[in-house]
Amino acid sequence: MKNPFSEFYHVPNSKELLDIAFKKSMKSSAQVSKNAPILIKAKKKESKRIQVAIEELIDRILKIIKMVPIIDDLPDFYRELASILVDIDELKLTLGKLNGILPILNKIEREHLSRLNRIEAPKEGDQLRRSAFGRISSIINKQNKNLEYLNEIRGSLKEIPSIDYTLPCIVVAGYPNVGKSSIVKNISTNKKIEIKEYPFTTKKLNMGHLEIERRFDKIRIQIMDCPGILALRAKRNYIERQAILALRLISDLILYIFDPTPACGYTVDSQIELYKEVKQNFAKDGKIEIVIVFNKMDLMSSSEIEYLEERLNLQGDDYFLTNALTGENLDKISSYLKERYAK
Ligand SMILES: Nc1nc2c(ncn2[C@@H]2O[C@H](COP(=O)(O)OP(=O)(O)OP(=O)(O)O)[C@@H](O)[C@H]2O)c(=O)[nH]1
Ligand SMILES: [Mg+2]
Repeated sequence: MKNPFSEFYHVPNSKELLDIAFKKSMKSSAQVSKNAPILIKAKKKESKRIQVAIEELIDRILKIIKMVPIIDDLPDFYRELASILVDIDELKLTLGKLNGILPILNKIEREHLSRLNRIEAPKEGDQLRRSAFGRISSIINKQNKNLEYLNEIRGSLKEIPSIDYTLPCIVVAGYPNVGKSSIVKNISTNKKIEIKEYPFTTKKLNMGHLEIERRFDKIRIQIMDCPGILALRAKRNYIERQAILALRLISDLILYIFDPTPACGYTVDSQIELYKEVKQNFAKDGKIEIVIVFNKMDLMSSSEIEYLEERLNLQGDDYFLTNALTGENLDKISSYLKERYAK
């Protein structure tokens, strides 16, 4: 399913909205016969201007409101991810406030049109239109904070990956800085992923794909690069919670990455704690396979490998030994995954 926020476009601020509406309004022309008295002409012209400005604003505000999907109706993954990234109550409140000004704009229109009907000199028409624009500006300007808030949250919501629920999804998990992104970037189609030498470089979920050639067709499998997670924490931050969410809701297979060396900055014991936690909570009693990778083989000592093998009760064939810097052995991971899903 396409990211439901993918059509959440730029939200104009109050100044932009007013500029658009007033410009359109001043360009409008009322239908009135050339021979009509000046007073009638003035009435018609200014009525039209007020109507056009208000129609344009209502139309634009409705479009903004409709651009935001109804969060409660979204599938679990998108709904929960959106609530990690933004305060949903505040979002609803903001949309409610914007919606609340629509009847006020309508009222200003009604009031000014009826007053325009009663003017006795053409210049009063101009004054009335100015007074309507003043009231409109003050109402729209009061919404600026809300418009800017929508534009601000739009950034993170638009970056939510699209997930195809009909395709398998591999979730790549592990401690921060162990090489998860390096692996996904190397083996998947997603070459935009950021890699840095410090922890929590990845702050959002990044989707990549692997293409599998089958006898008669080609299929794609999804591979999700996740932010790092720290073990044994009662309260995880919004970065870690996205990874937990992916493990809980969309993983068909978990690729668990260890860095057995001190390079990542975290102990192997804490990585083992997290591994156990992931296995216990997200392997769904063995229904979800966990594929283990020991990354940074170029930096690894044999005692570091032996320690992990012993603690996890593994033998050489039970895990992949990789170097994500040079790509060494990463082809073995992709071949394994492709073979597994080629049937
Ligand atoms: N020597 C060596 N360095 C590696 C290897 N794999 C990754 N790195 C380096 O380790 C650092 C972290 O790599 P990332 O791929 O960003 O790690 P990550 O697990 O995605 O990190 P977070 O997004 O912060 O959780 C980078 O400086 C990589 O270049 C490896 O096999 N060997
Ligand atoms: Mg990363």
